[in-house]
Amino acid sequence: MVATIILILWDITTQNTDAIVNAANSTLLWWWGVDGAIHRAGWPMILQACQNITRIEYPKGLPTGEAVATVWWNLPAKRVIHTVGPRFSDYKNDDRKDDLFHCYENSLKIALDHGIKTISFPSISTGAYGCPIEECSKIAVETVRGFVELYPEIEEVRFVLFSNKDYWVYQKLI
Ligand code: AR6
Repeated sequence: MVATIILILWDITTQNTDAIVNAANSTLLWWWGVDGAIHRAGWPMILQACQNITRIEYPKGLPTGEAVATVWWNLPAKRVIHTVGPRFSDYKNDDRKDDLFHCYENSLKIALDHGIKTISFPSISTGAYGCPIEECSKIAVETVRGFVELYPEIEEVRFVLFSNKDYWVYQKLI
């Protein structure tokens, strides 16, 4: 059976899916936005886990479009998948058009690797990174739909939006 895709207007840190996705930056250090909310909720272990990853696996930082997983200690989701979306300056560059697609696809691949069946995504790159949500939401929904049709192991995908405006942009697509 193909996964259920649903929209939620709420804080992603409250979601009880197996994993939640973080719109991180390449240092994996705590910043603002959804990243700040996730790090505050998972403080301090999640930061330590991120620092271990950057120290050992990605000393130059996690590249844009890549994703890594950390465990999650004190909230409903079991794991956090951190991915780095494109900044608007990269996004509008034709050579980098696939970066955002790779964020969603690589996060879902990691979910499969970890046996994750349910996953929540924020609207990657449309906050501090300034990319247009009308275009980014299409990439998000199309990538997720394409992936779950191929991999029925994923049972539920939630897009967790943080404003009415963003919610309605996604609502038109779902
Ligand atoms: N739950 C769900 N969505 C949220 C939450 C939340 N608790 N908080 C914010 N959003 P952003 P980006 C929405 O800026 O554009 C970070 O500081 C927000 O309204 O978090 O990928 C990183 O460290 C927006 O719609 O991520 C990077 O430096 C969406 O999440 C940089 O920002 C994404 O906004 C990444 O920028």
